[in-house]
Amino acid sequence: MGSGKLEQLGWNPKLAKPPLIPARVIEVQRKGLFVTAAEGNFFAEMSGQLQKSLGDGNVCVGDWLLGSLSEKLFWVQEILPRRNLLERAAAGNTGLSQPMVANVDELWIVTCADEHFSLELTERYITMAVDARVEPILVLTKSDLYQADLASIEKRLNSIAIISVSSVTGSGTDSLRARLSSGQTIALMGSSGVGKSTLVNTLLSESKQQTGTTRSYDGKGKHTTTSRKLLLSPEGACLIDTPGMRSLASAKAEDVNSFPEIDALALKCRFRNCTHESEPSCAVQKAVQDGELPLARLKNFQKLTKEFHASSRSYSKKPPRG
Ligand SMILES: Nc1nc2c(ncn2[C@@H]2O[C@H](COP(=O)(O)OP(=O)(O)OP(=O)(O)O)[C@@H](O)[C@H]2O)c(=O)[nH]1
Ligand SMILES: [Mg+2]
Ligand SMILES: [Zn+2]
Repeated sequence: MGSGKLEQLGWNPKLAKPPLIPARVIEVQRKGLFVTAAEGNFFAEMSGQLQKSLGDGNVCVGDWLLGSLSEKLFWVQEILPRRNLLERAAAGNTGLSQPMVANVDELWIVTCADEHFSLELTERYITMAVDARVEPILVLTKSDLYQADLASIEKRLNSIAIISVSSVTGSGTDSLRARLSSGQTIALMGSSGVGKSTLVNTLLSESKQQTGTTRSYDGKGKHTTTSRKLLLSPEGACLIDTPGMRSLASAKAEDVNSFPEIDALALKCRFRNCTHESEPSCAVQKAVQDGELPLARLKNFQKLTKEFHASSRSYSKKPPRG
């Protein structure tokens, strides 16, 4: 019993406030929260007052709570501050953001190298992770079906680990397993149908998560996984399976900060506010012409920059409500 389980869940003992019991949110459903404590799994409830003070949707998978047990219920008294948070812009270009998962060590960006593969979308995920100080890893699934052009992907995403796997042949899964250690929290995100839940089941050596039956994921198909869920691997790592996402709008200023090589070049542009589009003596454009910076990377930087300015404008028009 006891602290071993909490350690696996990534508990930081410095946050303890006995006699309150720590528990981690493993699933958020419409009807309520599910948590894991050293004492087991519980349905959690909180007072209307606490709920109100949090606002809507403010507890997410991975959050740490303090509370007390009565019967089979975990009664929430406190939500602990987050180490980090992966969030995305809420639908409808409101400029607001939606919390997804909290207290994460790694984000596995799961994708497969078929015709839907998008470096732009991958870069957005990387940006989201870097913003939250979470290490991004690119996981290319279904290597038994699709051969990724690794050289060109690596060239563009030169700062992150890239791992090719197949849940069918098992190839590459050892490299992922090697990343699982007790107390680590890993979130898997990516489009529907790329094989996130299949990978989770493979790593758990158990079919805990339901998986899809088709391989189509053009955004119109059915999403198999419908809620975010934290599961414990045999190594004691926490894996968070998530539903496929159609879009990943970026919401924050830091989103444009994950292009360090462009920032470095921009210092040499003639104009301080150079947009690197058509200004004279632009060091960034020159790097593109000299083949030192991929044009696609600059285009993505410019797109994110414009989106950021657009979303911050709409934010100032429409302040968050409730
Ligand atoms: N050939 C092959 N098929 C795979 C592999 N991994 C997953 N699949 C298949 O891909 C389909 C979708 O897998 P899921 O694991 O449900 O995909 P998901 O990313 O969890 O999808 P959502 O829950 O909708 O977001 C299923 O039919 C899997 O059997 C793989 O490595 N190779
Ligand atoms: Mg799934
Ligand atoms: Zn410039």
